[in-house]
Amino acid sequence: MAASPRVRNALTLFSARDCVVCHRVRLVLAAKGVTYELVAVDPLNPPEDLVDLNPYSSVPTLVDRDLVLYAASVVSEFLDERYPHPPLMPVDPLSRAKLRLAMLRIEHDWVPQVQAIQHGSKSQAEAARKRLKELLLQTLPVFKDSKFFFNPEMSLADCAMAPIVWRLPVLGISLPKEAKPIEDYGMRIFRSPGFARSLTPEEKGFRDI
Ligand SMILES: N[C@@H](CCC(=O)N[C@@H](CS)C(=O)NCC(=O)O)C(=O)O
Repeated sequence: MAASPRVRNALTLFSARDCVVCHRVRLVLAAKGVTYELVAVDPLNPPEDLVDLNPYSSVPTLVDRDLVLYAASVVSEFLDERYPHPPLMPVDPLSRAKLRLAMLRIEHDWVPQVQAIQHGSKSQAEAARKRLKELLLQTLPVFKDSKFFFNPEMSLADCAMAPIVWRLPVLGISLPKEAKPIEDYGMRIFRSPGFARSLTPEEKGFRDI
């Protein structure tokens, strides 16, 4: 790893100010109560040290002394192992596999819709808004079924899902009354002690709770 003037602390996270994927990792860190230095990055204009550290120059990027990690899934699982309390993955292999699959679906199907609404053309945003609403409504039985996403306890899958639900008002998605279990799910996480700490000043303004 090249020495970087921006990486002063043992644990440093390069993160955008409003990014649903970076928020996922910040929520893991907040749920664990881990202290770290946040380096705010404009993903369209990544700083030189991030370009040196990460071949994709993407955020989130985590630096833990000599270790540099990127891709939110890799970073999240590392943090859960490095800081085991509270655990954010169940212990049995079947539940772990189910949650990993749920996170994969969030990454592949849900996050691109959020990013298209935020950064796409008007027609891309419109199509993505429709698709994201469909995904939410199709998944309603899952939100009804357990306290957290596919799991009785808060897990890494919630760290991936809650940042999406947090953004629904600013993404221009309003849900019908029957989707109340999704809002209830969100509130359980938004009111958890770590959630407020996971937000950047920009993201704090997305809701008034
Ligand atoms: N697969 C990446 C995607 C993260 C992502 O989409 N990051 C955006 C910012 S929200 C980014 O860094 N874009 C610039 C790039 O990828 O070069 C991950 O899981 O970390």
